Amino acid sequence: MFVDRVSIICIAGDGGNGCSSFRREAHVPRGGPDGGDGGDGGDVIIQADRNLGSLGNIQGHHHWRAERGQHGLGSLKTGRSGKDMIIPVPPGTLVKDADHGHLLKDLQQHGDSVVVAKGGWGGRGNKRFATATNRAPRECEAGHDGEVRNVNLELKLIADVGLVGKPNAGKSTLLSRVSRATPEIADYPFTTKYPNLGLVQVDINNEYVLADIPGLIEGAHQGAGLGHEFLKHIERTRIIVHMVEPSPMDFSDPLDNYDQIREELEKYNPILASRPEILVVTKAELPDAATCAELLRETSGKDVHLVSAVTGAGLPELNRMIIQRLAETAEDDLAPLPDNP
Ligand SMILES: Nc1nc2c(ncn2[C@@H]2O[C@H](COP(=O)(O)OP(=O)(O)OP(=O)(O)O)[C@@H](O)[C@H]2O)c(=O)[nH]1
Ligand SMILES: [Mg+2]
Repeated sequence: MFVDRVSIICIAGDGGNGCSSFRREAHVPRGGPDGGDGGDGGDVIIQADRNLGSLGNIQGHHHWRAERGQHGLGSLKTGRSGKDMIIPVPPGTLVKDADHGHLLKDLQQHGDSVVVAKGGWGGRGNKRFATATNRAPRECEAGHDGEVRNVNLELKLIADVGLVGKPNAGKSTLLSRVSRATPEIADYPFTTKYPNLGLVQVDINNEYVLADIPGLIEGAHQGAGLGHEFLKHIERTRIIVHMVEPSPMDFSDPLDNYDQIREELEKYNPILASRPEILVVTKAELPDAATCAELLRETSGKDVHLVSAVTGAGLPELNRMIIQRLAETAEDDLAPLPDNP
């Protein structure tokens, strides 16, 4: 199941107590203090793992505890440190402090990690309290408490290119055609319920990650349809491929549809709307497609590409254009988008 928002409680391990003990051995009269220190408690660490695609493995598991440190023992034995608890999440997960709302870390790359709750230190044993004037201290220290933190995890997928368009425009079909992803495809709107990612291998040197999100409708930025929840998943893409269907089933005007989606992007986040856009008319083998492309070219003033995911027409050209645009935007510093409420 695709899950992109989870709240958890992270409980680090407490430190072990220090020990108070004295050396007792035959022929060693008045052996000095030999109480060992307690072990440190384990940390709770959140780490990005590229083998995961969503936060589904975390949902339903609220408490994440690291092991506590063992107590110190006599004969100067230090307690064993507690094991860390490592929580794997997909790359693209934002780790936030739930109580204060601030970002702790944006885990972008495989292996990135953040300590969200620090384990408590072990207490000192009585040996540590010995001084020149107090050579037989009985004093020892209790272990320190581990941190406890409420954490919100929010996934924003990391893809190079995002597909947007009205429901039924053919986004998932395109994704399935150019990558090995297997999204659901059907001739009714809202087939796609959650985002899909696919790796597109254009040639030996060029590949990119393509994200397909559920279809957008008017009012999506306010939560209409399924789109709003998922617009955040294309926030981090460098290019948007906007797909327009030439003859929609609901007999709506393709040009209006294009404007509507542009408006939704703008209202959701103006920065998203300013991303480079490749405009595509889909289902190119249908009779209306060429006229639709021509009209769209005139009204938008942009280049319009005709593709068909069924016949494959226009797909190699589209891929080449995407690679070229990605190369052009590679140097642009992608400013992080401000958070949307
Ligand atoms: N004739 C023709 N039909 C296509 C083409 N691409 C997709 N379709 C059909 O269009 C319908 C919708 O395709 P999807 O890929 O599910 O559309 P979508 O944009 O992902 O739709 P949602 O997930 O509902 O937003 C399906 O019946 C596809 O078979 C094409 O190039 N030509
Ligand atoms: Mg779809």
